[in-house]
Amino acid sequence: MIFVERFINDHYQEKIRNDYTGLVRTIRTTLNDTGLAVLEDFIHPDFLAELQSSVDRLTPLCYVDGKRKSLIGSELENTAFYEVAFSGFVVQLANDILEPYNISVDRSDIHPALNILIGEHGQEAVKSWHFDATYLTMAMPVVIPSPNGDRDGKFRIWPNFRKFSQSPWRNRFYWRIAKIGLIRRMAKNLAINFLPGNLYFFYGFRSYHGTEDLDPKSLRANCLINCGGPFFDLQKGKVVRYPK
Ligand SMILES: O=C(O)CCC(=O)C(=O)O
Ligand SMILES: [Fe+2]
Repeated sequence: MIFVERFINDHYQEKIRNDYTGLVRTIRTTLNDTGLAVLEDFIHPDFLAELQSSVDRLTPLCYVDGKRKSLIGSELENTAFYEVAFSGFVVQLANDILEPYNISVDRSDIHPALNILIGEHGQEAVKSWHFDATYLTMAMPVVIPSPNGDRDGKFRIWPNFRKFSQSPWRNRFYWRIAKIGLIRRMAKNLAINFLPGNLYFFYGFRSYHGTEDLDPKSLRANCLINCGGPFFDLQKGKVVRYPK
């Protein structure tokens, strides 16, 4: 497997050339065991600098009429975020990770979203716990407050709490028990400080998660690469039987 994506750091270029299958297997095993996998230092430093330098320009676009919004899909066109999300590598990797689940995704199933949080209007995203609609979510943090133990915008996840399913009633059931705080109180969870340069993976649909307290003075920019999902497949007429 050869990928010449310029956003991939040198030592991963080599790893991918020599043992791509091993890399996929490690990500998948970690996802299944701990619910959160990470490729450390995956993004090339020059490319990371490019991502970071675009944040200043993009921040005002996230705050219009006194409300925050994510920049999604085509709003990211002609940015380095878009380049990563729709790269051959990301689409292939998502497919290879998800292969044992009978799942396949193509470019039309990829939905990038850039969240830039700052100030009081950014607070609405804090502790807004949820399941994603996705099979796989990749998180590519770009600007993250330095860890100080408190209000530093940690990512918290209650991983792999449910299975993939296309059943609407089962979906409503999980959202309902989430809403009354049952998952937060009962399930095991972990909180981490994202580190720019790293690429994180979790099963979005299966994992309850969100952003912890964040100082309104801090800037936090994280790009999510959303890949497919049970109800997106259903909408397309794809009925999937998920093993295990
Ligand atoms: O950046 C984070 O902490 C998570 C954001 C997230 O889960 C989302 O936007 O769906
Ligand atoms: Fe999410």
